[in-house]
Amino acid sequence: MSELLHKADRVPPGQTLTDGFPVLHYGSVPHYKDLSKWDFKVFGLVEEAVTLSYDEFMGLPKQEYKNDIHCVTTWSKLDNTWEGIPVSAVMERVKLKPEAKYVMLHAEHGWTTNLPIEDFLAETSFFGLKHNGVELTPDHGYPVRMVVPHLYFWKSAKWLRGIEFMERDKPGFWEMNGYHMYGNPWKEQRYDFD
Ligand SMILES: Nc1nc2c(c(=O)[nH]1)N[C@H]1C(S)=C(S)[C@@H](COP(=O)(O)O)O[C@H]1N2
Ligand SMILES: [Mo]
Repeated sequence: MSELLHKADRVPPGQTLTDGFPVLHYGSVPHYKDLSKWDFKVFGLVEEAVTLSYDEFMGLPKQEYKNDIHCVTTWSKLDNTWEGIPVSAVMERVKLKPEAKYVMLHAEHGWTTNLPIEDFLAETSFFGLKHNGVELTPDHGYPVRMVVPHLYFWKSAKWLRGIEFMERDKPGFWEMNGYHMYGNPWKEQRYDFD
């Protein structure tokens, strides 16, 4: 019982628990034949932009993360275990300009999502490679997805290819289509009128 009460405290308002791992995205799933063409770009308000090859990116240090995730379509999934690359491991490669206040995450096919820089740099945010011990499937973002567990899961860009630092906040793909600019699940910031 205490376990159940504890779990209930971890479910934001309007959310329902799932044991599955639903797949949600706009557009088609990328299937990579040749990862030598894959790269990861860090650009915008940095002193010098960097491009990491697949081998360079995958050579960064990895660690384990545990978290709960909350999708705006009302499912939440508790107790996820991930292997991921800390955001700091990528940030060591660049020097931020002081004007950098927001981040745009760039995914395959031009899909984007925005968030404040503090949320991106949070210790709990990371570049996810494995979920519950298994390499990300193509549907869930292989080879790498952002994971920002304290915001609704649409901020966790699958098929991540780049990070852009910006001075002002700008809407990404879903944010241009009526989703909230920030997306705090505890405040039910689902749509732009919430
Ligand atoms: N590149 C990309 N990432 C994306 C999306 C998308 O359409 N494209 N959809 C987002 C949304 S709305 C959700 S709810 C989660 C779903 O992740 P999952 O399919 O692994 O559960 O991915 C997010 N990341
Ligand atoms: Mo979503």
